[in-house]
Amino acid sequence: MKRKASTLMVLLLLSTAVRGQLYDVTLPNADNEPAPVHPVPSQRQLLWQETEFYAFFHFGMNTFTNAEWGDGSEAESRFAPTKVPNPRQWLTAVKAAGMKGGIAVVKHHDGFCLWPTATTTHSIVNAGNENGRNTNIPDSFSVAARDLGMKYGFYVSPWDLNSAYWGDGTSNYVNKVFLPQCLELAKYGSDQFEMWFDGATGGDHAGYYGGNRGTRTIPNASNYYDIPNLRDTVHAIAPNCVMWGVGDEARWIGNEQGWAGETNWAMGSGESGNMNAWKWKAGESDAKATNKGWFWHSGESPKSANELFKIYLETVGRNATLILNFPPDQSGELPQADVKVLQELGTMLKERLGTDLMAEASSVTATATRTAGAGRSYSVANLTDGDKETYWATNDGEHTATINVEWSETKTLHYVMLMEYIRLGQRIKQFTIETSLDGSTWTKRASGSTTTVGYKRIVPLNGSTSNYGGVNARYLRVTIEDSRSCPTLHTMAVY
Ligand code: FUL
Repeated sequence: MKRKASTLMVLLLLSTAVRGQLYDVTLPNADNEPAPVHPVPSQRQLLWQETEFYAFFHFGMNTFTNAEWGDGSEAESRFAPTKVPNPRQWLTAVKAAGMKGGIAVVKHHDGFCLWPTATTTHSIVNAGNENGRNTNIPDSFSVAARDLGMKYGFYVSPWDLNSAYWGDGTSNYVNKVFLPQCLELAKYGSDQFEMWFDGATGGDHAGYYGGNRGTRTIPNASNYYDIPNLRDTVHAIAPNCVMWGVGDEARWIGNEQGWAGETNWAMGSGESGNMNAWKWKAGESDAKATNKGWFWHSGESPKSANELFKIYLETVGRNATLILNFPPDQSGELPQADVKVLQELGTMLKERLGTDLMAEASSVTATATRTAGAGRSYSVANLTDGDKETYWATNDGEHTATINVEWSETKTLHYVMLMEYIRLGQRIKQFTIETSLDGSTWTKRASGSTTTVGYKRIVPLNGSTSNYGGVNARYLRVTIEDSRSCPTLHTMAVY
């Protein structure tokens, strides 16, 4: 009886202790950090978004057949570059425009592979000349990118008009061609930042399909390409490689003209996204820098630096990344006209967005600042310290606040750049920017079109993305009028 009672006591005590542990799950928040607003980006998605501005290089069989979409029946011998293709020249040229990386097309819908692959004979191995046979784009592209300190990745078309297997009602294409090709490509470097999978499965476009000419369709791309398996396999080799398109880690911005919505959430779909969508999928804008196609065509010319700058403002400046296409020609190099406009764009970006006038401000203050924690302050000084891991925030429940900037003399101001601390989610819904010459009469700038911020927002103070007209002011204030939770900003710049 006695023993029984004491056993019961021990059990009771134990269960209270266990219960106590179970209940004691409130994580300590010594730094007083704001709670995240979900969904939030993964570390891979964050790194991807920091790439901001990168190039697309469409080069391949179409470069030699004057086509945009081949049908897969093109003889390998037609691929015959006049020099050995030179990705180092491509990347050097786009680096001059401030781009941080590039994606090379290594297989387009026609199925011709620009590397020696074990999966098909339809590749550079059977090219029409020595220059073609000496081509290995994934290899030379990744080596050059690493040398130049740039990020890189590959476009590999899931749709394959050359393969007899594609859309044949079995899993042969995926198991014998597509997944092995993605794996071969992943092995060109574990530091790849993005693999680009186009969504095109043109059921209305007749293909060669290994001699069985005709049109084919697949019922459901994600199931057909075994996407979760592909994603896990590629991530195991290249952990920071975002699987664009069918991979579902980043989204198409919804047009190929190089613009994102002025309101642009990193969730949802299309140009503006959706604040209430439950998946982090920031937008990528793919645009052509030249006036003909994605591939090189004779007689084409690049857009002007001014036009490209506008595209930059309307994509990178609106919470999207920009992948800007420059097609190498039949010599395997970018034409000189492209190289020149890239240099002009680089100069323009430096002149217009290169000198932050916040550094010259005589005072920067905020009407609300979050209470500091043990190891973290949320002061406005964080906006200009060049550290993306420190940020300004308000206390919980405070969804409005004004940041005031003052200079000791009148300045000509053109743009305001804001960056949210998106590790904690995209939060800001509405803000205004005003300027003043005397600190008492204020003028609203940017035609009231200021809603979301996200990873990065660049607002032209004159309301125009095409005209570089500044405004004179000694005072500037940014008022956050609405936010999904207390707002956070890690950087503010004024140009
Ligand atoms: C599209 C493709 O069909 C085009 O040929 C091009 O590669 C573009 C970037 O994506 O959907």
